[in-house]
Order: sequence, then structure tokens, then C-alpha cells
Amino acid sequence: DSRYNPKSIEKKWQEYWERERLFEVSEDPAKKKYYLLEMFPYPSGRIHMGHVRNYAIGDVMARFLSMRGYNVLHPMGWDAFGMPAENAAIKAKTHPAKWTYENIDYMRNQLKQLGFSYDWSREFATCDPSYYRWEQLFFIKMYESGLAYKKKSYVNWCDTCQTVLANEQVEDGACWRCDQPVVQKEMEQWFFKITHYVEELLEWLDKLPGWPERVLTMQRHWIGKSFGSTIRFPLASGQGFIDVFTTRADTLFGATFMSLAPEHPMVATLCRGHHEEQAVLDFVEKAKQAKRGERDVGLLEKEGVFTGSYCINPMTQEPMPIYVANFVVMEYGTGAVMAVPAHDQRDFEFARKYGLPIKVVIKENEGADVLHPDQLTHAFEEDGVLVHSGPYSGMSSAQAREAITRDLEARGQGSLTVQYRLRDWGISRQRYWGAPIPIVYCDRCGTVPVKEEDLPVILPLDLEMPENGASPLPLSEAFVQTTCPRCGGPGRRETDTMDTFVESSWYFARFACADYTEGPLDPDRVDYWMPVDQYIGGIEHAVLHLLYSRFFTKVLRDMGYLQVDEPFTNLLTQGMVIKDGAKMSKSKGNVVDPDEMIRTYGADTVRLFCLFAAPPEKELEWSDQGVEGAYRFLGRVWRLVAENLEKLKTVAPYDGHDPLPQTLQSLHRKTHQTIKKVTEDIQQRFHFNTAIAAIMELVNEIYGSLDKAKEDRTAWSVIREAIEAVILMLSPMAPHIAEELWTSLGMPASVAKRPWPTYREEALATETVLVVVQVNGKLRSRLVVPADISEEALKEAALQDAKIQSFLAGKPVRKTVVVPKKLVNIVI
Ligand code: ANZ
Ligand code: ZN
Repeated sequence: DSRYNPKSIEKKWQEYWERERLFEVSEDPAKKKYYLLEMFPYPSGRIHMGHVRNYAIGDVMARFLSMRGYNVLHPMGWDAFGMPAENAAIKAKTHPAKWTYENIDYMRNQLKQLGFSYDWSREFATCDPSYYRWEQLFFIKMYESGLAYKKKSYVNWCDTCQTVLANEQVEDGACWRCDQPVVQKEMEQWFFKITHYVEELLEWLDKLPGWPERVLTMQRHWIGKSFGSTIRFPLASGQGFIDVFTTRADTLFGATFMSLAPEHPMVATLCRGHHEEQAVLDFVEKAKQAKRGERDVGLLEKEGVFTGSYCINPMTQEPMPIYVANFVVMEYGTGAVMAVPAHDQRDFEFARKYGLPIKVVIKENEGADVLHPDQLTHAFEEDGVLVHSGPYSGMSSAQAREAITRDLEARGQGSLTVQYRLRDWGISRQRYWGAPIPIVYCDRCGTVPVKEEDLPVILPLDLEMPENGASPLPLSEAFVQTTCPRCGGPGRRETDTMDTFVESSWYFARFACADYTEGPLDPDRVDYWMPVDQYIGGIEHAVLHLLYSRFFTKVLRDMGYLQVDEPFTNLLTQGMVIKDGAKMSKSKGNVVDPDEMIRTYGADTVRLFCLFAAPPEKELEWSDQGVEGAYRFLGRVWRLVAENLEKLKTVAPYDGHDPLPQTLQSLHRKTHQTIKKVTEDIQQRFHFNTAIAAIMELVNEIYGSLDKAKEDRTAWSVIREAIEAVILMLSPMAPHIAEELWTSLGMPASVAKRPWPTYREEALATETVLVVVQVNGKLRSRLVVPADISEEALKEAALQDAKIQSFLAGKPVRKTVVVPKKLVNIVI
């Protein structure tokens, strides 16, 4: 058939790949392994274009590397727990499990229709007990080693619905269901001690050259290591003290008041008995109820209240009023801040608002004037030179930080301190659709982990979802009531489930041995495949998912399950898919449905478009003309083979042995130049767009040489060589058409298992020709020059030739005649 019809071929090859188990791999010690992974999807319902792009990029790399001789692991599975399943279930009156598994079936089918080369034998869904049972085992081991612990923490609580709300269920501070204000309630929550690995997590960022700098920076910032000082301020009452963490000990002489977090444990005592007491308690209550998220990022209007108590500045010995302020967070440093209004903008605004003293202690440089506090319009936050600071005046900020801290230390009032922004990972979710936390509460024994041999704690599927969106687990007596693993007496199960980020923190390792039942990870297989050599996914996961995965890798390493320190050697974060200038999303109404595109153009076109329209890290602007263009190009390749099939079949591809006549050299050279460029573009840069452009050029050149080929068998063998190269190079991007064209040339399937084409260095060299040079019609010299040399350059080369110069002997040249590629005649 001379017309390209993707429908008639794509299904056929998908079935062939599946039947032949073409992309299933096992541990082959003779081959170099390559583990290529794309972030697995949440089974939300349908594949969207962002997925298609992500997986098309991954698939090109997987197929390319496999053709390059690597043993490539390329798995796929489902990040299957999470809130949307619960919401959808309530709305559609179905069960989260049913909803999830139906979506998985649908989306698996979509992925298969796109022709991705996954090893489907390794597929799993994280909501399956055969997966999360191992996570429960990890939890128990982490609990036993202190890496999992419980502490009080705040959750969103709706008093009307009597339930905890997920962050997604809080809309503008109100409950999604009843619209009543959400309050913060302190509850016992489970945490993973990621801070135990904080230094290692930070240090390894310097040893990940295969990660984008942007992601490394975001992680560094998230971990947020600060060097500073802890300074002790005695209370004016003489009873007790307050410690603060500061990075600016140099500003200590300018500290004129103190700000405490509303949750600071000393607040209640500090205000007790003062006439401010009630106002302070009211303020604290209000601040606690304010959405914590807002307080963290400093969006709230800065407010505070005086406690009625004072502390003493350890350098000036002056009393400092102690305030409670809504912008001080309890989770950082010591939850107390020495306020230096002249040199900290927040403190400046606060001081102006409440009429507190402002004292300038830093000036910009030696020669600068010291401003009067009344002249200040904002705080001077930079380092500089100290003033009004007793013996430290005149020192630079850096010198003074050291000197002041050292002197305080000698008096037992300070020390050098390192602080991190990173907090432990709260993993408790009061949700149903998640992995149960394997803990039992017993009146006699307290908190007791489930016995390993009793795992998994299965999430019961026969529960009905309460209308208010709460978890049905606490209501299920059958689930809650159990026996204590320690004393055998009555016990109650933990009804919190784990954050779904826990599942995605180790799935990559499980893919190495998805069917293993003896434990979470089969040592032999995991050691063969880990680490992931190339991970590909969205930049939105730059911090949480990637940091949690790094943490889990270290935890599993220390438990003896893994031998690697880091999970992902190389990371590629692909850009978004946008249409009409905005991210493709349902809410914007600019979604292009992959199914429809596949129906109209076929999977190869959709894949090719995604790869051609932009380099992977950049945004991909959807364009209907672009899709049309990709489709037309594939049609052109199709016709090139189909319309010349008879001729092509009679010859073998040119193998470079016999010298080629000049007329055929250029296509041969172009073929090898293209192979070189495409290989480098894919391998070194992921620049599929320029690789495809180069293949397009080669296709044009092949078309251009068809007419001249006529009945010349050598010419057809050069054309066949070029066409085979085109098919091989296109096969990672458009695998169905490649398979079809390859076999139509009489070659056995599968093109996916053929070696990637290599180029010959000799073939790259530019073509040269022999030119004779005459003087007054007599042969005087010969020149070897590039075939495509310009007439001007050829003339110049002839005149400069040493032999010719001797014949000219300085006589003026009357005329020069150039016959390109043949002759130069110089008339004197
Ligand atoms: C006095 C001071 C003077 C400060 C000055 C800054 C400028 P990083 O760099 O992020 O570590 N701080 C300390 N604990 C806090 C808390 N729990 N809530 C809110 N702010 C807190 O920031 C360290 C600085 O953040 C500390 O240095 C402290 O203010 C503030 F001219 O102390 B500074
Ligand atoms: Zn017990």
C-alpha cells in the first residue's frame, strides 16, 4: 500500500511486541545495565498530554539505549493511593478501589496504544497489599530504630463535620463541604525522622552532577542550612531565660525587644498575673487558628502583643519587652527571635507599629554616616561596620559575629549553632485510601507495632464512604478491634494511613523484583539494577518526591536492603505542555485528548510531534499544524519506501567497500553525517528535535537522488543504505512505522532489536576532486581541492600554487578561466 495508514499497522505491532515479550528483561551479567524510569502516574482517569510527553521522551531513550547494546530496564506502574479516589467515590457512589482499578485498566490500555516499550511483567499498583505490606514492614523497622515516631502536631479540623480535613479539602480557610471555618486542632501524628539524614542529604547534592542545577538549588534551599549563634537572654525577673537563634549576632547591641512564637512554651508563664494576660491568651488562640501555611510564608499582616514581661540584653544590660508575634514560627530555631528593628525589615515594621525603640548598630562602610532612627524608611539588612556596639564598634559584621559569640560563650550565654529549615516528615493522614499504619494501641502495653509475620494489615475494602468525606476506618469495629501483639489482650488499631508519598519513595527499587515474595527487595536483582540511571519527570516534584526518595534510599541502605546511597544518577525534568500560552488543564479548557489524536493521526505522529516541537526541558507549545507536519513527514517516509520497494529489494545496502563514483558520494556522506548528528543529539543532549530535523534533511536528500538513480544498482544500494539508516533512527521515536517499513524491505522483525547504526569516519570526509592548472593553455600543475570549492577560491588556490608562481614569474595575469571541478587556465 503506498498510502500511510497508521491504523492498519499500529495495533499489529503492539500485539507483536506483547506476544514476543520483546521488552521484558532479566539480569544479564554479560551486558551493561541501564535503568530508565519515568515518574509513574496517579491513575486519575485518563492519560494527558503531559504524560504522553514524559513517556515519549523516556521511550526514545529506552529504545535508543537498547539498540546501543544496553540491557535496559524500563518499567511502568501506578501510584494508586490518594484523595481523588475518595472524592470520586463519594461523588459517583462507588468504591475508591473500584474507581482506581478501572482507571488503571483504561490508562494501561492508553499507554499500550502509544507503543511504549515497557516491561509490563513488572507492573504493580501501590494500593495492592503485595506492595504496601513491605512498606508496613519498613514502618515497623523505622519505629523500632526511632526513625518513625509520634508527636503532637496541628491538623485541619471541621467542628461541624467532626472530621480532619486534608489540605485539599480546605478552601479559603473553610470546609469544602459545609463551608464553616476550619480550625487547627492539635493531634498525635506519625513522623519520619528525615532530619536524621539532613547532612547526608545536603552533602550528596554536590555529588549529583547528572541533576539539573535548578533542582539541586531547590533542595538545598528546602534543607536550608544556616550557620548562626544561640544567644541566652536572662529574664528581668531573675528567674529563667530565653534562648534565641540568630544569624546576626553582630546586631546584638541593636536588639531592643524579643518576639516569641504563639506556641512558645513560656508564653503562659510570662503573661501570668499581668493585666495583659487575657489579651495575650486571646492573641495566641487566634494566631493558632490562622492557617499555618500563611504564617509560614509570611503572608499574614504582622501582629503582636506585649506579655508584660522583660528580658535583659546580655551586652547592653538594658531591659527588652517580650512580645508574642504571629510571624515567629515555633518549628524553626528556638521559636524566639531577638528583634533588631534597625536591621531586620519585619522587626522594623513591628517596631513602628507598636512604638518600640529602634537602635542603629551597623553602617554601610567605614566612611558612612550613622542615620538617626527617625530618618530610617526601612531596615538596613546588609552586613557592614559596627557602631554603638561598645568594644566591637569598628569591626566588620563577620568579625563581630565571631567575637561577640566567642565572648558570650565564655560567659555561658551563647554558642555557635547550625540550623536547618528541613522538618521531619509528617506521614499521618486521617484518610481511608492509603496504606494502614501497622500499629496497635493497648491499654496495658501502650503503642505496639504489629508483628512482622502478621503483615500486611489489609485495608478493608468492604466499607462505605461516609458522606462528610471522613475516613470510614475509625468507624469500622471489625478493623479497629484487634488483639495486642505483645500481651494478647484487647487492642485498637491505628486508623491513620500513610502519606502517599511513602509509596512513591521506594517503588523504583521494587520494579527490580516486582514479583518477589520473600521480602521487599530481592538482593541480587536490586543490586543489579539500582540505581536508576536516568529518571524523567516533572519539575513539580523537584523537592518533596525527590527528597523523600533520597531519604528512603538511605533508610533502606541502612536497613541492608539497598547498596546504593542515591536512587537517581541522572535526572531530567521535562517542561510543561501548553496550549494557547497556558498550561494544558481542565480548568483552562484547553485540553487536547491523546485518545482523539491517536485516532486521527496514530501514535507515531503524536510521539513524533511531542519530541519534535521542543527540547525536553523547555515548554512544549501545542500546535495543530505541528501535528499535521509530523504526520506528513511520516507519510513522506512511508512513500519513499513503498513507492521504490521493488528497486530497493533487489540490492543490498552499500557497505563502504568499493569506491563510489562522485555522483553517489554526497548521499552516502549525508547518511553518515546524519547518523553522527542524531546519535550525539540523542545521547549527549536529549535534543530529539534537532535529531528529527536532521533525519528530515536526509529524507529530502534521498528523494533528490531518486531520479538520478535510474537502473544503477550501486546508486540503489546507496539509497538503501540511507533508507535503512532513516528507519533505524526513527524507530525509537516512531516505532510502529519503523517496524512496518523494516519488514517490508524483507528484513526480519524486530527493528527495535537491531543495533543502532554507526557511522564510518572515512565517509564523513568531504569529497575532493583533482583540478588541472594551465598557463597559456599548457598543463603546468595539478591541485586536489574540496569538490564544493567556490570558483573564487579555486582561482586563488591556482594562482598561489608554487609551480604556477614560477611560470608566472611576476608577469601580470591577463585573464583566468575556471571550469569548476576540472580546470583553471591562466593567460599571461
Ligand atoms: C536577629 C537578627 C537581626 C536577625 C537582623 C536577622 C537580621 P535564616 O537565615 O533563615 O536561618 N528567626 C530565627 N528563628 C525564627 C523563627 N522561629 N521564626 C521566625 N524568624 C526566626 O534566618 C535566621 C534569622 O531568622 C534569625 O536571625 C532571626 O532573626 C530569624 F538584623 O536574629 B535574626
Ligand atoms: Zn498489650
